[in-house]
Amino acid sequence: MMRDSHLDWPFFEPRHRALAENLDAWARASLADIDHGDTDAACRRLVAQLGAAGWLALTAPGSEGAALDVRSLALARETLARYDGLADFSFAMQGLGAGPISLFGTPSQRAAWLPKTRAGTAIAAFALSEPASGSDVANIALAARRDGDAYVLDGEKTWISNGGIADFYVVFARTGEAPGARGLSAFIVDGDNPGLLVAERLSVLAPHPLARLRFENCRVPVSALIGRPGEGFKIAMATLDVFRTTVGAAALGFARRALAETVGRVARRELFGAPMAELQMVQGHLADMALAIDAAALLVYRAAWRKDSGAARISREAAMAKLYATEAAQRVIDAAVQLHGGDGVRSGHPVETLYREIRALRIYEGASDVQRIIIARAILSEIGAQP
Ligand code: COS
Repeated sequence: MMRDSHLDWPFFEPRHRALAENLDAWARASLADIDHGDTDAACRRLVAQLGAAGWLALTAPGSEGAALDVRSLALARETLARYDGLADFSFAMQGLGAGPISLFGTPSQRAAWLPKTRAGTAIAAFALSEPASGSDVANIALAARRDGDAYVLDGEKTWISNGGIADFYVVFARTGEAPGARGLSAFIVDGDNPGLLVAERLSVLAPHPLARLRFENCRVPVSALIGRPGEGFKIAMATLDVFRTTVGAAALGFARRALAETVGRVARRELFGAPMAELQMVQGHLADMALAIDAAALLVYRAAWRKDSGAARISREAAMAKLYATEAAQRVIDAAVQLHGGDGVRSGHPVETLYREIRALRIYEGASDVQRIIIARAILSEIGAQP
């Protein structure tokens, strides 16, 4: 009951409450026994399952001109993250990978890919980071040169989620219209393009499909260009504005699960002759956890609501939501581990899994310090002092 009370907040409409309740019921019934042994297979199955049940329809608008509903995306991620980190990942990557097509694609690009990503019959990936440019997107080196009716891509991408299993990648490349941020463009590259090689599969703290990709003489037709040449940086940033908010929502879901596990534990477990919940020091931790969760939820749904209300850019709000929610969730989960004692670090225990899963969220889609830069620049530009 307490968990869902935020659904009464004025950010939401009745359809959002219905979505959260229906998805919660579906997740409880469908995500209990996900076998994570083979991560690729688990993700393929989850994408198919989420698509068949209709949930992936939220990740890309069905008709041209329709907007992504960020509150629905955020509620879906929060709900899935409470049950299974890989389910949240599979859902989110369909949205992020297809995001540039949803937001900036031509009708034929949309028709070629979005029905499949929505149905869960095609897996999407967003290929932005490179070995020498993670936080500094304007420094992207992977080159795309025009050759007749094609572009030819050469270079590397790394840390690409769904790398190795994606059916298509949205790849950001340097086309050179201008130096830095103004010389990038976005392309759709089919997963089976012979010029696209999976150079290395990367294993991380909380396993999910991840790869370093090499592009060697990788030819794509001019029709694979999203938007106009030189618009790639803005396409990437506008996509991240939407999805960064939802990273905060996933962190919120992890944190809520950690609090729920902890409340269950401290109510049952006896310490010094009484349930742990009676110790004021334990109560202090519970209070801090609940406070961090509510503050994170307010920031996440404020950002989502602003975007859904028609704001053109929500960079500042999205950065605040991602920064605060991911950092707060890390603290909440750390406290949950502590209050679980030895069980908290036991492999496979829910809070041990959460402890591994939360860490990357403070890094991907813009590390915490990048979010601080975005927030500070927004404040400075409001007073006309843009650095
Ligand atoms: N929406 C639309 N346009 C945007 C924008 C946004 N959210 N953010 C920036 N722009 C525009 C700017 O207005 C500017 O336009 P003009 O050239 O017309 O003035 C241009 O893009 C360049 O912006 P800026 O000067 O802020 O670029 P920087 O190189 O300083 O980069 C940061 C800014 C650091 C914020 C950016 O590189 C970033 O977000 N890095 C993190 C990347 C990331 O998330 N990586 C993870 C990959 S996905 S796992």
